[in-house]
Amino acid sequence: MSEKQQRRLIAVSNRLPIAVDRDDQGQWQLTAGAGGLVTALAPVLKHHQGMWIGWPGCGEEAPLDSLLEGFADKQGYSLATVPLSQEEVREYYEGFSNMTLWPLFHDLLGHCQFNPDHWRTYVEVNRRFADVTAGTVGDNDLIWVQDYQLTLMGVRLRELKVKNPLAFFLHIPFPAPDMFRRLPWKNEIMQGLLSYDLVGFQTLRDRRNFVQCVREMIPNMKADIRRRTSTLHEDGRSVKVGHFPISIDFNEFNRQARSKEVADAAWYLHEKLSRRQLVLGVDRLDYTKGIPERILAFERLLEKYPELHRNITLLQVVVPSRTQVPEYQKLKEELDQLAGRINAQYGEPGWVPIHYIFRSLPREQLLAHYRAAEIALITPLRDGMNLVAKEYCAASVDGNGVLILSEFAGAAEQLGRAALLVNPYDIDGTADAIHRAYHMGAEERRDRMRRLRASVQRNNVHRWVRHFIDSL
Ligand code: GDG
Repeated sequence: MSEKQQRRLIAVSNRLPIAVDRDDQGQWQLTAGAGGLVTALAPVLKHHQGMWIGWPGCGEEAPLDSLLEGFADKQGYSLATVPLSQEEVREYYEGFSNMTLWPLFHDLLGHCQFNPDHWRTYVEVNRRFADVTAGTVGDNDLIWVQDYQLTLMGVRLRELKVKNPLAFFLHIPFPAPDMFRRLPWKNEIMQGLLSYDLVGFQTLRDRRNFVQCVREMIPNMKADIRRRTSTLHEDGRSVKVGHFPISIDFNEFNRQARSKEVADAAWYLHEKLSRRQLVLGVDRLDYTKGIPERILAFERLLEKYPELHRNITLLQVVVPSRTQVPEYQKLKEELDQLAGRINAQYGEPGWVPIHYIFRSLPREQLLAHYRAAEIALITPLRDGMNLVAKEYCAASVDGNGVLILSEFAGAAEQLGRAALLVNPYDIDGTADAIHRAYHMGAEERRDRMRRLRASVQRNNVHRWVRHFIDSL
């Protein structure tokens, strides 16, 4: 076993992989999270007797110490918490992270707010995360920081003379220099990222954008560009930069999608929709996901191709997210209004063109939706990766689904050849892609889906973790 494999892994992310809330009787309860990152990191943390550090997502009134008792014995890794006040959550998380970095890094400058108070709190909270981490880290540990909320942690860890290997992974896109330059705190964020030993991006494009920003902002820094990773050098310090497309646990999705429960639920879903072709959209409520543009493309399809009336249905699942932020409340209203307008115009007795669900589906239902849908319509305006696209392929066990994918999703770099790629701003082009998918013959569908599934199976999440850690 190599030295790296023996190191303990410390994962740091804004949120811990747990939910703390009260049950029906008002008793506090803790449930383990089940998101993509947990699936990816939990086995590695277990294997390395690791630790996960983050904000528990609850107020200080929750009896965290007692709730966390026994967590390590059950899950195989331990947790350390970084408490945050409500004001810190508002300014660091909802403010600077979600109203500044999130839209800027997704190329949506019009959504950005540049608020110095939010910035100051972001700096402070990043320091706090670093202080907690420095207090728990052992000599031989490897520290892996996740995502845009924590870009600055590395600087503070270096100040505290933490000598451990420091790695960072960005789950969202990295913008081109012209966009990054708009950020009033671009130098600090850049220095933050350069304080890590390894910085990982989702795609080659993101990695190139980052290297270009470095070249423009720090001309003295030399870049040694290689296929898998590049190395940046200046004054004796060096930083590795690579792209590591995140993925899913293919085998798990594939297995669950074949279960009797999911098969029955998928069959039932189709029966209820009178065996029409089902077009599926699944997204968190977010303006980056291109949901209004997608609904407009579906409207255009109905306008352009009347023969599809009664024969096709869009099922759009929107999972509530960041509902404290006014932008997200506005988007929700826009979606309600759009779906209502189109259904009123085109609906007929026995056919509702758009089924729009605003809640999270239980996992079995989600898989049944993936399995039942003949077409997945995944059209973000910009997306780091988009795991829904990969999950759809893994759950399409009947092999006849068509993936329509935005060229601006990170997933397009790997899946672009077998999916139908669209520009989500091109309403007509997207409508035509749905039309093409609707009429696609069985053989072409099967061939494309076979290639998609093979790609996701090979490039699965376990490989993602391995590649990343091996690059350090
Ligand atoms: C960020 C980046 C990057 C969705 N609806 C339901 C449900 N989901 C789950 C999906 C999927 C996850 O949520 C969404 O993941 P995405 O990757 O699509 O998007 P973000 O949340 O924006 O994630 C993104 C990702 O980080 C990882 O690096 O790919 O680009 O923005 O796993 O399954 N789960 C359940 N019910 C639902 O209704 N149970």
